[in-house]
Amino acid sequence: MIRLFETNKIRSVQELEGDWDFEPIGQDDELPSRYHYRLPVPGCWENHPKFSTYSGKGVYRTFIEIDEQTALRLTFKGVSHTADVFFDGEKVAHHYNAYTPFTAVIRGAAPGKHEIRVVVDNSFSEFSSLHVPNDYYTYGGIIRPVVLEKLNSVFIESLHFTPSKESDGWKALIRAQVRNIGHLDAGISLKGRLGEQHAAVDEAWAFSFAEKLVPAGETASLEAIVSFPEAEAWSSEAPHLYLLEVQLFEGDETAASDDLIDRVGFRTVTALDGKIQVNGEDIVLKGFNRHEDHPMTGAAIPYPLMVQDIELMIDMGANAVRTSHYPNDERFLDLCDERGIYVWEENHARGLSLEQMKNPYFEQQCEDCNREMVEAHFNHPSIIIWAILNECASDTPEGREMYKKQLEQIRGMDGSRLLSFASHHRDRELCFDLADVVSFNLYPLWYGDEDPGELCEQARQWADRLGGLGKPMIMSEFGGDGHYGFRDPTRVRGTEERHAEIIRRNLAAYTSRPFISGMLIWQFCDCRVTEGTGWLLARAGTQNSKGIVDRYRRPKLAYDVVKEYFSAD
Ligand code: ADA
Repeated sequence: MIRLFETNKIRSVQELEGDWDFEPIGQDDELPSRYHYRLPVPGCWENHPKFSTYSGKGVYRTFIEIDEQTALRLTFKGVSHTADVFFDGEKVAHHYNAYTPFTAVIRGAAPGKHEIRVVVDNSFSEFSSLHVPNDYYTYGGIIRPVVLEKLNSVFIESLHFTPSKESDGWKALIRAQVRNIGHLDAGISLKGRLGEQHAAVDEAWAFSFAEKLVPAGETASLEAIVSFPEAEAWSSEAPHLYLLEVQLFEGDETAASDDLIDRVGFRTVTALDGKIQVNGEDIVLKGFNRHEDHPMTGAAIPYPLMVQDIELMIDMGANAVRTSHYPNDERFLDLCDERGIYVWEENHARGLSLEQMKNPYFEQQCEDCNREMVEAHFNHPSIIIWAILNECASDTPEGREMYKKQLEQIRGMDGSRLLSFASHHRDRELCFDLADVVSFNLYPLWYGDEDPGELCEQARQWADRLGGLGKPMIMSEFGGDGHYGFRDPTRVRGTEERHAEIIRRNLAAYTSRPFISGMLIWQFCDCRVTEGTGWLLARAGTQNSKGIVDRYRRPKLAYDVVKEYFSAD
């Protein structure tokens, strides 16, 4: 399953799911001549008994058959974590980072059978600045769907929809990127429609773009500003969605040669007087940090289990999720759009020191991640915050320069959402002035014995003093360990009873303080961590056990506590 709606009616699109050939190889090995295993795509190789702790390289292979000469595009939604893609033996793509999509365009594929090979590497090395041994697990494999499209030489590469509310109703800036991979310049026009997902075509609102010449080998941007006076707003309470369908016409042709469909919503996001507003109304985020992790499937969460996660969150009364600590699977974001769950989506980084940020690959790898995240997820109305660099060196002048550059990069791509980053630097933070929302990761009653109420009031003062005056404030992480099934009347650390108590006291403090615009519990579910030494990586059971549900989604005692606070009016 690629998305929760059909993305094309004209263009041929196929998901390359199923078993692919697989063979592990050494770091310097040639491509294998024989494949001894078959692994599911999407999937993590940790699911196979031989590779449950494998860290290294492996080669995936499959074949496709096409019946006519055509251009092709392969889209990999997520390969963990480095991919080299070969089409009939020729390298067509290289990509780093498990959690963002990338493509390979093959300009002229002949009719017949073709081989696709992907060399995947999930090992840690000096070339990997973001995937490092960490408090979550870097699984191996093609973890998200692979899509094969047949393309004409001129096609719609992307659509970006930015809604705005004017005095006479909703408007949207719609930007289409049209790419010409052919040898001839192309005169094109685009026609668009916006309608309810299940409405008849003639009930949709039609609009068009100016005609444009797309020179051979180039990409052109076409824009239209369109009024939709009758559109209904998207909000958490009423998550109203529309399908945006754009068709491409070449020259004087009356039949469209290509199309692209995305799903959008009308809403605005602002920050004013220390509060976050959606459509001008103050909101408070109540939700979870969630890792994409499951004991049965690793990071390759199948759709029914994504639905289960969303339903569990809704059952507890949550209205928000933070995609800690990387961009998420699009289908999960589609679900958030549908169910009205506000999303804080962040780039991929957790707890990197200044020294780690000085890795020569760091800045480029972050820049790529930011660009790929924003481009791919631009149209999700549920995403209201873009964030960067969880708990990195924002307390140093050199770190500040990197935070500044990355926040500016994201703001340059999308000025319609709020920007933040989660900090644990307390009164040493140097970057609050750069963000729209100040966010604190603090663990009162777990990593310290401060009172949550007193600590968050102190945090507000730090924020006011350090550049965050007047900005909304989110408690972006709090919690403690609770080992599923470990119950004891002594309520010692690690019991479910103690865990529930920590969550209760934190939620009681934050829900009663009007200067708090959001509370995101660390974390939704327990997750596997890298096995290693030191306090972080030697965690009991090689897992982070602060989940409100365990790795199998079984509720701990804290579940009902969360429900009580999140469901209260
Ligand atoms: C951090 C971090 C999380 C997790 C958490 C914990 O603040 O952002 O990824 O490691 O602490 O459990 O200690």
